[in-house]
Amino acid sequence: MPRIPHAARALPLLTALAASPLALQAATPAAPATTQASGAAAPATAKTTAPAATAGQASTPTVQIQDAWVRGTTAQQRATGAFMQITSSTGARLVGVSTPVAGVAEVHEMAMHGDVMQMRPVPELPLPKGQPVTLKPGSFHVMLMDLKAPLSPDTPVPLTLTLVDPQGQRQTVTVQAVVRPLGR
Ligand SMILES: [Cu+2]
Repeated sequence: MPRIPHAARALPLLTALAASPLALQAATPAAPATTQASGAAAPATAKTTAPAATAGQASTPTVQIQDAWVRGTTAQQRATGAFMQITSSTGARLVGVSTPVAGVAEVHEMAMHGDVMQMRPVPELPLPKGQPVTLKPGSFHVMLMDLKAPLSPDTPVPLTLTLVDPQGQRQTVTVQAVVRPLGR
């Protein structure tokens, strides 16, 4: 894995500047110019913001999830679908989903094979920058399998999504999905 040292080196810088890519362009030329007048101020600021940004990375939500819901199940049912709308402000890939109510959670897509509609796992779902991606019945969905108990409308289902942003930063987001009764 020869890429890891390079990525690791770039990571703190990207993290520190994630809020505004323009900050890098603005700060770099400004540093030599201010060296004579107040040179001490610029490096001091840079040093304090870098660790703060790294420590606060989990609290910077770049992904919005709306209308998360799960189809309710009967006592005999071992699988169901979860649906939602995901919008990433930075662009990202959805690489995994987990939930305590199911042994397995996978992102699936529906596709026609001949005249039969089938579903298959998608290793990662691209989330284009600023564009809502809708997971819905008959399309992309989260498949919950090995259900541990029937899902009823009075108990929300926590879903934890793992996303990777364009810099390779991993982020997890947990939403409480509403359980809709069967037949709706
Ligand atoms: Cu499926």
